[in-house]
Amino acid sequence: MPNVSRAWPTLFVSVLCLLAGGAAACDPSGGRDARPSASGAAPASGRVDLLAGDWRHLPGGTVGSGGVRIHGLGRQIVLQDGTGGQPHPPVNLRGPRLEVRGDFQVSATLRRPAGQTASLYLYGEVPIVYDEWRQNRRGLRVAVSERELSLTVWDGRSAAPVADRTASVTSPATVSVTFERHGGDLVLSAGDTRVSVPDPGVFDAGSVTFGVDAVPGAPDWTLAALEATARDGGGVAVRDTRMAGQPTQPSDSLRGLAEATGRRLPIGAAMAAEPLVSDDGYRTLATTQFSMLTTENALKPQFVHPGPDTYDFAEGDLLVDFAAANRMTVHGHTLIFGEANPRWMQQVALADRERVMTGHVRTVVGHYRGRVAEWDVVNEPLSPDDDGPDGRPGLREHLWQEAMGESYIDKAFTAARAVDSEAKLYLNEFGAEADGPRWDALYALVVRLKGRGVPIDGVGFQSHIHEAGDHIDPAVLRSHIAALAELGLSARISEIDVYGESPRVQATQFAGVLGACLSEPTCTSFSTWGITDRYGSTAEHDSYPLEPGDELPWDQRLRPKPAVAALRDTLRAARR
Ligand code: 9MR
Repeated sequence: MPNVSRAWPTLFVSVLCLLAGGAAACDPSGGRDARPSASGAAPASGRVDLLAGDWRHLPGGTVGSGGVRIHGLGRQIVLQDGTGGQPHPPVNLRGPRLEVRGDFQVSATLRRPAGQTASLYLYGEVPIVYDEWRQNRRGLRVAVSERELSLTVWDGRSAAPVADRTASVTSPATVSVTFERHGGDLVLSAGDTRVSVPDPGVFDAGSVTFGVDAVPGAPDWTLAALEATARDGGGVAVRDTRMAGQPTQPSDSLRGLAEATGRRLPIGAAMAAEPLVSDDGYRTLATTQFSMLTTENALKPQFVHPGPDTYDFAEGDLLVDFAAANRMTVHGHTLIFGEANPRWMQQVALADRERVMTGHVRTVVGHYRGRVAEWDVVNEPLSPDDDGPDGRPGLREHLWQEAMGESYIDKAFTAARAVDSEAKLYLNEFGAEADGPRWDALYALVVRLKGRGVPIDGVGFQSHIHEAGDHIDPAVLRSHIAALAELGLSARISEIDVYGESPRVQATQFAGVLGACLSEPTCTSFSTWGITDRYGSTAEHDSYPLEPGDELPWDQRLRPKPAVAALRDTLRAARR
């Protein structure tokens, strides 16, 4: 149980803080945000009050005097074309994390109106979430409905649960349930009813993160109490979400070296909320190595705008707050895209699409005004094929293009600029680093946009190099950046990742593209699409555990590959 040793200092510190003058004494916010620190109370009895932690950022949750009211959001993750749909129940990523050693119990009081099923999730490992999938790892669900109590357990080796036990009950409106890890079993009880399964090691990593769910459309239920107690020599402690990393960066980190270049070039990576809060190694790499954060998937429409009148900024806010706590600039990805749109959006009538699109842009940009420095306003506007009348790619066909033709791009940029006049607005595209029809089509498009006075500031070169034989020639890339500069546009390297079959080729490609950016004064930042193969977007997610890709600078054990040394050398060479 590797995490357990950390539990006791946390607890100890909490006791000291309370003795020294209450929760605010050890709260870096000086008590403005006292709830999280308060959650370390009552250690002597080995009991912790989990509701005293932060539940304000739980999607669908409302904190009130009677507990946390849970509203069913019916969140789903859909495939790119809007079909399919995997349930995506909210996880309290910013909430209290229970650290456990040995046997323990968690007791919950649920107020459940008729017709509702109250579900409480205890995750031994936080799910990994990407655009089209969510991999549930070790965890369990406790559910209470009108007539049933159920315990469903996942062991992290498959998408399907290893156990699903139900028992008949007649639940009163307020019901107390107790979950225990005890003597090698997982046991759930409510009154005299009890279900039990052998423990496949759900909490062996030493922590519990909480999640909830509710049936959408049914009346809200309330989590009125949630406590954890140590049992039979075991132990429990609460650890609050860590948002801030080290205040200073090692001078030989990518970030430290980049700050020493004449350019002070921002070095970024696409980042996800789940590993930032649950994986200490990932968080440390994020804060020590990078000065810019791209919101990997959290601000794509299907996550941020799950219903026509529903926005969910919880995970985006976590990323933006994390960036602020660690002095990182935020690059928002992405407002308008042909993929990752929720099903309802894909079904909007043609005549309504402009209103929906501009409303989405205005709301999301408005929410982050002053906190997100730059946006991918339109992502991948070009068709993947050379299917235009001139043998170049035409516009990619999707719901916005279908309704408005090319003018959807103008309208999206105009809406973003109207709401935030300071943010830098980018158009982001893949495959335009080399000469050829894709670059020609992209260049022609931005010339037309500039000609129409569209408020575009720059172009992102994604720089994905995914197959042996793919290659970015730094000199050609520089010439494209320079050609855009002639039009008055900035450029950025927005999403680089490089196939890793040959670590030497991988290192050369990463370094060559960084060198091109450093050499062109209008290249504003260099960002990778992820940090480590442990969570890369190219991972094979149907296998349990994830079968990692090999495209990122740090391997799945968080060891730097030769690419990191090559990036460092390139930055050193550019020092003032
Ligand atoms: O990393 C993302 C992956 O999980 C999704 O399956 C995919 C489709 O929506 O999007 C990936 O991110 C892409 C980004 O949004 C735009 N450029 C290409 C990225 C990597 O494929």
